Amino acid sequence: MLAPRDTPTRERKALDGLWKFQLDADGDGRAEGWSGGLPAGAVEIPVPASYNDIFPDAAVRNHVGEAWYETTVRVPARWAGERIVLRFGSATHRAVVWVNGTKVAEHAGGYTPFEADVTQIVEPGADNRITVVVDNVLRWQSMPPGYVDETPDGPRQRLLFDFFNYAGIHRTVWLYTTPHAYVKDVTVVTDLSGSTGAVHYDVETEAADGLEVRVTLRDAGGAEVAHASGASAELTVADVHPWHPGEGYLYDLTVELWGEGDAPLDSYSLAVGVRTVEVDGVRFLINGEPFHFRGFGKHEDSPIRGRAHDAVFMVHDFALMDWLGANSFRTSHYPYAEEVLDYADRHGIVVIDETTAVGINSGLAAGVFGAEPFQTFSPDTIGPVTQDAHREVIRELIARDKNHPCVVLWSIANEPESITEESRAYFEPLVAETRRLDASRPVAFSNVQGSDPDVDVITDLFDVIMLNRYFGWYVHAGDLAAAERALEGELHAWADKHGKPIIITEYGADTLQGLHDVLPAPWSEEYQVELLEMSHRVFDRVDAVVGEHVWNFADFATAPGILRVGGNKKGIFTRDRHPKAAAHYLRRRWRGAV
Ligand code: BDP
Repeated sequence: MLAPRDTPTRERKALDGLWKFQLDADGDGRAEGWSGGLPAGAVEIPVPASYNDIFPDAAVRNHVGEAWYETTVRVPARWAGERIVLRFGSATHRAVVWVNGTKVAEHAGGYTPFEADVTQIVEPGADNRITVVVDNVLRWQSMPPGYVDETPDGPRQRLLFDFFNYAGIHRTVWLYTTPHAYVKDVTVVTDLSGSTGAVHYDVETEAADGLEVRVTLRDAGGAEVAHASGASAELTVADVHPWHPGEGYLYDLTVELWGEGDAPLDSYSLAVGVRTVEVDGVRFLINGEPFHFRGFGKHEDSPIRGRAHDAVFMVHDFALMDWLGANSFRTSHYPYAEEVLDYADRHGIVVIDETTAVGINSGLAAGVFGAEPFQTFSPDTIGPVTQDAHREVIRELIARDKNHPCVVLWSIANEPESITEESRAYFEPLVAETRRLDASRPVAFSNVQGSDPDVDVITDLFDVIMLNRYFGWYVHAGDLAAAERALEGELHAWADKHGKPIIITEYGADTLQGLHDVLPAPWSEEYQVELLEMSHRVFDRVDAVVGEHVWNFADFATAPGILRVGGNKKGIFTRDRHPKAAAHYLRRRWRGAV
């Protein structure tokens, strides 16, 4: 799915700003016809933002159900005759959209884009009303799964994951044009052979019978390096300048549709990084060179705006990662805004791209989140309908992110149950589907503590072993010597059994900024440093370990709970990005800084 761009034949308009907003606690909105205009009591709210923390009101923060948004947009008169599309970067977790009272789109999945052709519905040169209802409810059938308890005080959302269930319109809403004959999709796969690069492209068009596809590749200076015609071909790039970690060199691939005239009917530009990714024994190779992942599991999480994309936090977070010497991160536990991947492409930051499949694990849910005991895989819990939703989030992730050079690995789930026959039956088709959709990248999942190589039954389906391990925190808390032995024993066991690269995708300790101790006491800044030092000693002794992603980059909001003090405090930075002592320690390890 192409991102909207301004090109010689296309124009876009962001609808961000203040929209009208109305909670719908009783679910009256549809019956009362709110798609024809929100009721008089509607307030103003910023878009993009989570709605939860904008108002000092528990009813908004803890709302379970639907919430309505409305805005009015003047569609430029010059857009008459163009194809006009309304596109949401994301709406969490489910949305229905009306334009001028006509339903135009419906989408499930809170972290991927969706769009509607509204050409026949909008009136260019006039004001047009856009109404959106978002639903934050998670059920067994949704991805991620969850369930709702009906209590005497109203519905209570039960979560199976460790982050606040922020909701709303979280990313830019675009109105954009294309010509009626247009470039619908482009897929690029690149290769390298010595100093020669290859860019294989496939173009999908719409209403373009009899038109010619012409493709031009230009270097970063704008000089043409290759061209071709036809919907599919391979471009050869002599003296190629590869994309590689630390340097996001990008070519520009312009795809045009030509008819009889002397200008293209449509034109679309895509940034292309020429690079390869490969797993070779216990090594993870980018451009044939072993790559060691240094970085974090992150969240899209910041004060007040919640889960919404924010360019200020994005650039600041990347600058802090650079200051630390981090070279990569995982989009735990959902696809991040497209702007984040564009930025990582341009700056040579490596990304493990994760789906929304988090919480597929009864053991964890009952133990950590206080959920009622349940069987993970069953017709009443995570069953075939949930699996379809999972398949769909994999599809939408790959459709959106397949052309990003920064993405080197698909993570199709976080900490799922992985020790039962049912888990194998559940994952086998999903791994096959991921490979069918993209044969150019390895596939992995983040394995939960306790699912060690003796009991795990799904790792052989995957290319890379990703482990979330909390030795020194949830296991052997306060006893780093025991933690070190246990961690080392387990990592050697994984390496011996599978002979695949291992990335530690989570390790860390909750740490309260400003809490100090002369001894390594859990929750102190000193303990966080010592736990990381202990982990790194072990990683450095196990050859198969090719990556270390600390959990987490920054403190983040969670549901209230006795294990959480104002949120999850495993950040190396506080939620407002002040460094804990561990930040300086990591900078020494990763940058050699003193
Ligand atoms: C892991 C999860 C992550 C949690 C983390 C923790 O993958 O989402 O936030 O543990 O407990 O289970 O801090």
